[in-house]
Amino acid sequence: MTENATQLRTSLAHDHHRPVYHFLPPRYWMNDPNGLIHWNGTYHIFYQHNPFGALWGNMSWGHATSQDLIHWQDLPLALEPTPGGADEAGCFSGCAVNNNGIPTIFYTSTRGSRNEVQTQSIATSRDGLLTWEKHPANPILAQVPPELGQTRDFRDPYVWKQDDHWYMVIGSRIENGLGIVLLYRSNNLVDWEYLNPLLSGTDIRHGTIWECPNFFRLGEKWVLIISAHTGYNTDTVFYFVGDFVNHRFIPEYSDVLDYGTLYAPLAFENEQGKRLMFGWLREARPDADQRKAGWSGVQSIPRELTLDQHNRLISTPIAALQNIRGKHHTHRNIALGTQTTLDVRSLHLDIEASFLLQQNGSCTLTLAQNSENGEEATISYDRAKATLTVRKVFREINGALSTVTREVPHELAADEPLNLRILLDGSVLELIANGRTSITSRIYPQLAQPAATSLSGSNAQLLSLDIWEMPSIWQ
Ligand code: DQQ
Repeated sequence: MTENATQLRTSLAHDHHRPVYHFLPPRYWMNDPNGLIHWNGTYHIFYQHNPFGALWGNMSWGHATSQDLIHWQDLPLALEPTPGGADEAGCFSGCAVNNNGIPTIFYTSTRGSRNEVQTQSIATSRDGLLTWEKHPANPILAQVPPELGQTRDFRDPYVWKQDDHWYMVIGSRIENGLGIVLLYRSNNLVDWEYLNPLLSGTDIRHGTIWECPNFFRLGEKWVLIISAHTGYNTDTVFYFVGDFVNHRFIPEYSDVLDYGTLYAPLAFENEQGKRLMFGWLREARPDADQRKAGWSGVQSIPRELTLDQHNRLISTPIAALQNIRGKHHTHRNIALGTQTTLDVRSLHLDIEASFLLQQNGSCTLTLAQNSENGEEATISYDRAKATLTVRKVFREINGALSTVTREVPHELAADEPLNLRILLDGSVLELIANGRTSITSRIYPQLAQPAATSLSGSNAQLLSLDIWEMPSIWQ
């Protein structure tokens, strides 16, 4: 598998849309991160994978390991549908736990031509997480609480241990209603008792199906993450922060986890007690282009999650990414004006930028800029409007220029600088402002080069700009 995987990766390496320092499979389709676990010093990522093509289907669990969450080793499939089994139509998303030394996967098993029978199953490994045995009692949870009024959206188990009990949350929806997260309890991981809804949706903006719930303690608070589905499309990821009392979650603060393409994130605790999260970065191009490319879907760079004093979720790309940074470009203390082109030409960059803006100040950083064909991605902040904007101007396959703009609220405190972290990697553009506002995007520049970088603004000062060129993690 590994040798073959290397050949497959090499055969796609010419594609300048393909990221070089983000994780993705050797080829074909990937969506949600699954089963993240740190086991005896080794990180394992599993992921929703179609082993037969570049579009969603045949849902199986792909598998790779890492020592640093940056460099990866490809491994054989961990889970595939069993003909005639509870998962004959698919092995959907789930998590992994350490059950007293026995690695145990929880996943949603599906049957039916439209995956309409959704149940929960488990699998264990006896050879260090390489191969997995499905439990003979699968599905270990098949019954949907009757008050839901539907049986087809019941998925994505997330399991943790607390006070000698195992707990599990599952994403679902109320028929003709909104999303819901269900709470269960068990003593043995096989028999589960339904307790109550952990949280029920009250706002249509939060979607009609809640997928991939994550629920965990962070400092003094509890955090619930849900991926909102509209009933037609995967949409936006939200988070809630609050208290967990008598099996009920009482949210005090809620916000958007990402305004862009990041979906179905999965957070886990590593052996040092840090809460780390990966998210699926969805493609933003037609199916035909994904099929032609031969691959689809990327994982975000893992982010460490913390809370600030206002209970806002702070996302920080893991420090290990700094270890692979290459050539460094640095600029300090520049009063911003008309556009200045910087001496950086690459589609693979890690950028840290800090700006001080007056009340009417604004600033723009332009990436992947091609003056010949008019393509560019701009990241702008407008202090008066308190908005952060990503504007993408790229050519369609037919040659026409198209513009996609995403403008989102981002408030700065009185003396707070605007701090941007930007990870550009081929077609991936991750942007995090002051740790708390995240917009991930996908861009598909027509040409690999030139991809210039420039800076402009008014009534604003660049305090510092550090840009590192980034290498491939596969060489
Ligand atoms: N993807 C999985 C489901 C999950 C959805 C299927 C979220 O388990 O709800 O591939 O992207």
